[in-house]
Amino acid sequence: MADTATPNVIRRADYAPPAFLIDTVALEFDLVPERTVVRNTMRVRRNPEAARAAHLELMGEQLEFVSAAIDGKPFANAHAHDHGLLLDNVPDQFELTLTSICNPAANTTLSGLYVSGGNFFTQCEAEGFRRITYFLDRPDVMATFTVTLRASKADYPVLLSNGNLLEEGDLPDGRHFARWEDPFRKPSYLFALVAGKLVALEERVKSGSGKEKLLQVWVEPHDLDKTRHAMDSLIHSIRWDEERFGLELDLDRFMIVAVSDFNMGAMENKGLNIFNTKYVLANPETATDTDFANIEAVVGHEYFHNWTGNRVTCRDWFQLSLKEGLTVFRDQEFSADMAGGATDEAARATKRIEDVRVLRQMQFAEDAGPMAHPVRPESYVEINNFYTMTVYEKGSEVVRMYQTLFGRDGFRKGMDLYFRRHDGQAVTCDDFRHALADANGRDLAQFERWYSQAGTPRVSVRTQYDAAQQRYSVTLTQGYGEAAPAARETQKGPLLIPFAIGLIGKDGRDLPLQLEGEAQAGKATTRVLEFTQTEQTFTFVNVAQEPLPSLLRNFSAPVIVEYDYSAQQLAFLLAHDSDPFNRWEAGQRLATRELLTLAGRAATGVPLQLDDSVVAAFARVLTDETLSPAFRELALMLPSEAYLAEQMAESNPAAVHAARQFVRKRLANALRSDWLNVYEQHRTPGAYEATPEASGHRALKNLALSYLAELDDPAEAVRLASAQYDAANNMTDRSAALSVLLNASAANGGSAEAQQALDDFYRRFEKEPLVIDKWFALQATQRGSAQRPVIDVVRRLMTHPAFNLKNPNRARSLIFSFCAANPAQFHAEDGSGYAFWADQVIALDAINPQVAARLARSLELWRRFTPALRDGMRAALEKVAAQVKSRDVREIVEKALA
Ligand code: B3K
Ligand code: ZN
Repeated sequence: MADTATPNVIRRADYAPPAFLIDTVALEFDLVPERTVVRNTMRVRRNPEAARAAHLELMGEQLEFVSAAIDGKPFANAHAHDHGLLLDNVPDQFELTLTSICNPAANTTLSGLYVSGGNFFTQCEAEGFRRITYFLDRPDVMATFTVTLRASKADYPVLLSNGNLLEEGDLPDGRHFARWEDPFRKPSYLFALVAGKLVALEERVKSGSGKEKLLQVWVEPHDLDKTRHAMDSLIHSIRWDEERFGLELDLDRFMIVAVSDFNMGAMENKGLNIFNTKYVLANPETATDTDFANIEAVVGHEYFHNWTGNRVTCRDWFQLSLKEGLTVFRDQEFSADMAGGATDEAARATKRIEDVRVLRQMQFAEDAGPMAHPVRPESYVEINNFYTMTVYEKGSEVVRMYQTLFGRDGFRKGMDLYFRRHDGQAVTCDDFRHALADANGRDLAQFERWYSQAGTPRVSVRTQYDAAQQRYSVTLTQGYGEAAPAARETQKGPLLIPFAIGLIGKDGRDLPLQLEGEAQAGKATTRVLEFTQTEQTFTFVNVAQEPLPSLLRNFSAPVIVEYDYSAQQLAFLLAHDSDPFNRWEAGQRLATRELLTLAGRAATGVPLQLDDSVVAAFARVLTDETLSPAFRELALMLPSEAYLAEQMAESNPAAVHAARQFVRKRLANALRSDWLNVYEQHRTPGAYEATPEASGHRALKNLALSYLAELDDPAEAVRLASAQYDAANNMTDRSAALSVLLNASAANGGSAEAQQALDDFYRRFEKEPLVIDKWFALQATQRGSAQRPVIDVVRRLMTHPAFNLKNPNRARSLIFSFCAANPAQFHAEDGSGYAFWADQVIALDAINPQVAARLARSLELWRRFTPALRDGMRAALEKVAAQVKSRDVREIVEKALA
């Protein structure tokens, strides 16, 4: 079937084990950019656990079939077609040798084998291996691989594949070869090869049990000075997995390779992780604090996959969260430990806050639209569309809930049992849940609903204090509110929600907690209530005074909590809650409520005003020296425009922008001298340090600068920003200053300072693609004005010589930044943003369907917008639906329009 035909829906319920198994694979590559010949010799046998099939059906895409042989003899009954190879009447077990040809130079999809910057790379997850050779390209077929690579020695001096290097040597005609063997059985999606002109930073370390390991970070020669942080992150990851989970590196060598053309962040191929350069390369001049943190997180994530994903893999792609949700949870815990160790709760909370912010802004939005799906989806058209916030981030929250229920030790026991039972297997989310349940002696049948129900649960809370009886009752009700239709279909009943709660007294301290029926109050002042019914009341006794509840501490479940706090109560929680996450949360609730009221007024043209109590609450945080700078920065940052728009009955990006800008201006003017003080006090003179403390200072200082630029007279801020830009010895400060200059100049339709800095930035970093990506992104996300709408800037930049639609990082830096990160400009009332979006989705579809499909998603919530915008969005979606060819984009736009 061609890609243009009606898409096939793949259903979880239709899973059947493969009719054949492949035990060993020997691959030989003759690497030539336009014509790579692949010889693939496999040991195949019938699967005793499957129904007998007449034919062996292998998957294959974009391959030129050359020949087939069985047990060394040519086999005539092999029929190649557009999507694979059919072999009739094969024996019960046999050796199958297939030869085929592919064209890596012409492969712009960046899936399968492709050329980037003159070097060869692969990307096989989810279904890219079938673009390299014919195969049973599904994760429950696991084989051991040996790989021989042959190529021109001058053009491709380095030849890498999974596992251990067996031998290498020269061949006639200036060619050479290398032979690799991966001793571990693996599914084909974990295969990788790399060939080209690369150099490595190397380090030898001893693993926990004393074995020596070779670690390498491979990059293009001019990037070698940007590899130290990735190497350190790898070493920290290895240590962390040994200490926290008792999991050791199982290969003698572990390689990371950076490539600049890559569809996503990175890929966990066994022993040969391939990374987007964005998540490897860093030095203080080129990378921001956020980049440094992201590199640590992604290096950790891919390394942790070695156990959660590779040693134990997924039975089918519906189980994707088995590896992704679990591995995101592991990388979040790793980053939290790196920031705050096991005990510094305030430092750990900054990571938690950042993760929850992403979840609420992106995953909750996904749940509210046409792509809503359970953590374990029931069906898909194109699996690459299901590498989603739900599978990754909500999946991580689901794993976190086991740890919240059983504690760190109970969670570890569950993990140990999971590996004891399933090492070397391809398994399901149910297998994971059973391991956690059995290791902790619990029945977790109800918990399964977290995997099968889509939508964001809502928990409403009612409280009642009985002063005479000293009883305080908390009644929780769960449901889904007005969930998106896609979510409603899957709902089956109440969830087991671990609901962490504390009670706060008049002095701001936690009260002791004693539930009805307990002999005495426990030591802990946070309790995890197991909330399992649609409505349930928990009663605390011996409560001497009416408390203020601190609800869902540390965000103990991925739900929306509804409770009618007054503004004073929120300000009190912001000042006193012992749970740092909820302290932040109180400020966000306060701000969100205020901003939504203001957005409603802005939408109807009513003048805006802000209550002094809100300003006072923010002033207290700004000047509270007992709080860490990192926390203050998070608490003082208003909820994003995208998040706020999503909370409105009808999203109105212009009104949200007006409201948010109004509050920023008001806070800037009212607290001018405090912002200035903070700006001065949190400078980080001297050599750049990438520590959490130093980055906290920079974050708070740069936030202060951005507020100062909102002053009615921004001259001083512009002066400070220009000086900071010129003096900066690191990218965090330089890019923050540039962003402030750009936004300050928007109000005046452009300024000399901003233009000068922009030109200087380009000249300085012309040879650093990742920094030039920032240059594009800063301009695409800048504020616009009536005289100078940002769409004009973006259209002009599309013709800049450095723009390149084929490079996903560059496309993301300009197009995605504008369409997904500049809502007020993208949703311009004249529909210009939507027309631009449609053109770009169509153009990308012809080059790289996976990237196009990501961009396509930026209009999926169109039905939730104000009527004035809806028609333009629908028209753009219809245009795309009529023109695109790929299954990837069709699935997205057809679901959006359905
Ligand atoms: N497992 C890969 C993602 C593959 C995406 C395929 N479209 C990276 C990761 O999650 O670690
Ligand atoms: Zn992953």
